[in-house]
Amino acid sequence: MKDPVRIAITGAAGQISYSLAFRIASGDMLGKDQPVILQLLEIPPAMDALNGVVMELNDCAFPLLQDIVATDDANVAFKDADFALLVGARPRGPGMERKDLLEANAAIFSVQGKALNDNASRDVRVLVVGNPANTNALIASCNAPDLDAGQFTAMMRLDHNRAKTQLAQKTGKHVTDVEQMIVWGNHSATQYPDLAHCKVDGTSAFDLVERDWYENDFIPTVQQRGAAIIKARGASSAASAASAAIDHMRDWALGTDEVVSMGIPADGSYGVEPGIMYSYPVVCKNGKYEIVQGLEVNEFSRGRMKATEDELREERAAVEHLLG
Ligand code: NAX
Repeated sequence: MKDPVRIAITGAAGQISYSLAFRIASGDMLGKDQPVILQLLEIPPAMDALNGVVMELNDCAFPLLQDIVATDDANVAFKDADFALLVGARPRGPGMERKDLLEANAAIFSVQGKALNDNASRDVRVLVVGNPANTNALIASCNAPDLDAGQFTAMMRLDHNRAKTQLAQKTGKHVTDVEQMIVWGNHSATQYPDLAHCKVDGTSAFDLVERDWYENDFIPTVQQRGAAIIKARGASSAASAASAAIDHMRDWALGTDEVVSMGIPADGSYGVEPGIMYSYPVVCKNGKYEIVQGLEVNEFSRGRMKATEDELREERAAVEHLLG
């Protein structure tokens, strides 16, 4: 039996975690031969609810689940953590401006960045799910000077998976036939789901769909999918977000041949200068991700990639004073 790995989840009594924690404990993230210890973080008013989640996790009698820590102290939750999924965030309240939301979350993610810096495994892999995910990831990484910025990532996989499904359904194929999907930029309505390099069952996506569908249906549908789920369900995406978080961490840790989208520190690739967490196409091997280089970028794509980059730079400017 392998040694257990420690997996911290924040916002552990929330709706995404209600799916996420159970799927991780059942082995969906790191495999059916990898024991896990869950380290669950919540804020004090949610500790009763969190204890209920712990009771249910215990009641599942998961063979891989070795221990559960439930705490409202980030230093305890991140102690020796090998993986950290930062899901908990401050939702937008009534009358709250975008800037207020950025600031409220910046305060949370700067504290959590410091706690990761001081307590986590030196190899910790961090995924930020809580919105605004890219900028929250930036704040956490800037507050963790002893960790590499590349250990911090933001979740774009839900957008990536949504885009794959839209294209598969349009072309009458299965999601497993879709290759080289890319979602660039920010996890927001400016994100750019790009079909220029995408193939379906070996055929270029542009040979299968009309330009009008691409620009006026596909792109806005993917960008607005979160709002459509809220309208239909009366609550935001939860199980699909948890599933995407698992996909992201599994591929990062165990590798994949597929091109996937991850929010990672911009490094100048594709003209996106450092200073923001930008979603790029990556491949993962040997526990590391690598940006897919050398893709041709046409004028249409360049404009879209720049618009989502500009939004991330504006978000950064709003929280500059909290970047440590
Ligand atoms: P919930 O409101 O159900 O749960 C959030 C939980 O976080 C609550 O239990 C709350 O008590 C806790 N929390 C708040 N501040 C905390 C702190 N400082 N430390 C620890 N826990 C804290 O939200 P849920 O539906 O689970 O969504 C969580 C976050 O994911 C939201 O910010 C949401 O916007 C974001 N999402 C991000 C997605 C992505 O693709 N990146 C997609 C899904 C989701 O919308």
